[in-house]
Amino acid sequence: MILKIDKLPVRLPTPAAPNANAASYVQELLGGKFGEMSTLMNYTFQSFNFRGKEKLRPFYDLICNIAAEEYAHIEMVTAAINLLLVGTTERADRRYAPDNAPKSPAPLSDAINFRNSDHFIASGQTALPVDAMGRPWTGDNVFSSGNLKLDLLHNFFLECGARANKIRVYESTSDPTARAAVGFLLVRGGVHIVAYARALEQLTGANVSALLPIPDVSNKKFPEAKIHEDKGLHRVLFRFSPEDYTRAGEVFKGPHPEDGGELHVEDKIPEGYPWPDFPEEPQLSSPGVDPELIKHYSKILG
Ligand code: MN3
Repeated sequence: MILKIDKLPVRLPTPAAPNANAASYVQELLGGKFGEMSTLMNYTFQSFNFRGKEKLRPFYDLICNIAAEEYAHIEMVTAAINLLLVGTTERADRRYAPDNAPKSPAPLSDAINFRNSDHFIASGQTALPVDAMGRPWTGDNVFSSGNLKLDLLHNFFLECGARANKIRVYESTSDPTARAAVGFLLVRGGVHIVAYARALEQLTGANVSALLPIPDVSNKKFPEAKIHEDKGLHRVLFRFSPEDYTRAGEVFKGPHPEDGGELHVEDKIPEGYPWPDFPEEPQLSSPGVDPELIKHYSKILG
C-alpha cells in the first residue's frame, strides 16, 4: 500500500515567462529511458518481486524507500513541466469577448513551432508520460532480473545514466524553474547512486564508490544542487513509511564518497512544499455553450 501526501519535495520557482521548449527537454527526465518514471517502475517491480526477504531485509527496505521517493520525483517533474507550459498560448474562448478585444482565428498558433506538439494537441499544455522526443514511456525500461546483485548493478547504472541526462538538460536551458528541478534531482539521484554503490559493496566487497562521480563532475558545481548539499541533503535517505522499511540504514551508512560526511537514514517523510497553484486552462470547446448553435438547433427542431 502507499501513503500519498499532497506536497512536492522541493519548492519550484514560477517562471518569469513560459518556456515550452525547455518543458519538452524536461520531459526526458520524466518519461525518458533514464527518467523518473523508469527509476520508479524499476525499483517498484524489483521490490514487488523481491525474494528472500528474511535474509536480505535491509536491501529490500533500501529499494522500497527509494521507490517511494521516485514517485515524489515524478510529481515534482510534472509540476516543473506544467509551470514551464502555463501561459504559452493565449487561447481563452474569445467568441463572446468585447468587440475591441483581439480575436485570433488560431488561438493555438503561438505553439506551432514548439518541439512537442502533443503538449498542445493531446494535452491542455500539461506534462505527458513521454520523453524529450515525445516517445511514450515503456515497460521495456524496467529491469527486474530476480538476481539482487544484477538488479543493484543495473540500478547503479540507471542512476548514473540519469545523472548524465540531468546534466545535459541543465546545460540546455538557463530557465530557473527547469534548473531548480534538475538541481534537486541531481542531489537526490546522487543519494540513490551512493545507496546502490553501498549495497553492492556490502554484498560483494567491490569498491563501487571508487567509480564516482559519473559523469566526472561534482554536484557542487551546479548552484541549484549546491544549495541542497549545503544543507546535507546528499547524505540523507528518507524512510517513506510511518512504520515499515526500518532497516535501510544497515546498508546506507558510512562516509559519503565525495565529502566524507556521514550517511544516514532519516526516520521520517520529508516535510515538502505546496504545489504551485496553476491557473485554469481554457479549453477550446468547453466550458460554455455557443448561443448561436443553440439558436440554430432550436430552429431545426422547432
Ligand atoms: Mn529520482
